[in-house]
Amino acid sequence: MKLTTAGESHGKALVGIIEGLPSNLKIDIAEINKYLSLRQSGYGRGARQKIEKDEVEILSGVRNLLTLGSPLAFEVKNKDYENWREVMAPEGADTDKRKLTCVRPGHADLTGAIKYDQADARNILERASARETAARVVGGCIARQYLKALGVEISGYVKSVGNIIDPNIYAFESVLKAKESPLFMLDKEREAEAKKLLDKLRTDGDTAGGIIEIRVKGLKSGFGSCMQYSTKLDAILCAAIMSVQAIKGVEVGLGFGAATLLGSEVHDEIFFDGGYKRKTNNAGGIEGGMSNGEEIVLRAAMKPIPTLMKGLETVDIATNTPAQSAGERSDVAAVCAAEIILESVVAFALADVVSRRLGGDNMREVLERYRALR
Ligand code: EPS
Repeated sequence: MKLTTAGESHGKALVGIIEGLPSNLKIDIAEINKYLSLRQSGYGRGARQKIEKDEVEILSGVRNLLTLGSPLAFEVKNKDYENWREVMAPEGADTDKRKLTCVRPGHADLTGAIKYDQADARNILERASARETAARVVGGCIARQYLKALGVEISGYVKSVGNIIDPNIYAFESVLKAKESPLFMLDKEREAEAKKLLDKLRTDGDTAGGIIEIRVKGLKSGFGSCMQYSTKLDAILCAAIMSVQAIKGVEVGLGFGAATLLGSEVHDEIFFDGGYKRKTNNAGGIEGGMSNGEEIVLRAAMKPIPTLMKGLETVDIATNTPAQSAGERSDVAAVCAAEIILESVVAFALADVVSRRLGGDNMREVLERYRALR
């Protein structure tokens, strides 16, 4: 399965093409739109989200809500394009307007402008923007629907915002409730503290990051491989997570915590109870690069958004003189958006791994082959 995305943040639309879907997968468009809307939600989002109301339009590959096995093409329109047409139009755009030369530390602006030989960092930021992730949520939702047909579920929650950290461990059923809360946090006291922090940062013109935990339940063992580095499930899922804008760290199971513990404290002891089981799940459901049948547990660290309303010291690349980086509008935090995006990219990467093992041109074949696995 492959997803290619295209589209600029203030261009006409975001588009995507998914190749490799089997036929007869039932597509739930309302569910895709629900996740698109969740990606836009969350405490700490900025004014742009009041302009957009993301909805998917499927252009090909689906007939009467069933996939055809052909490439599935889709688009999500940018409503803000109407305000940017004269700046962003493919033909006749006024490129002197809305130039960005006071490059923002932490964004792709400066390195991208040098690499792509651009005097205006707008030609970089438009594509580097996290707006692109709306297309990945669409792809991820379709992958989620493929996995759900096999009984595999994906969920997650926000574990920290800035320095406010929820240290608790939650059952999958509790994690499913996270999206009922404004910050997708499960600890209500800490969520209230996090909201206060974000209110203060909005006044200060600053931003915050956070930690997101993603869980996968119901996957049989043996997905991924120990035979070649490039086919290891943890490597594939972590690469998918690291491909998301603003993600700077990722861990599986105990992750960094495993480094300071003893072997006897870390490794999950095995017993037999009608099937092989583990007493604990410190490995986060992956051993030797393969799913082991336990829940997959992944955590990602998101850095604070690099557009700060109060600005940071930088250089104006038009003159090479000192300047303040500009921010017209910015999210204070986008940890809830990141939670939805990470669920989506994990779903897509996992669906690809599953479909590589199972093959199958239609869902009947896929389901038969999955059921036949030990
Ligand atoms: C982004 C800047 C902001 C964010 C945007 C990502 O957009 P704008 O410059 O239009 O205010 O809101 O994210 C989205 C639009 C989105 O849908 O997630 C950036 O510079 O990366």
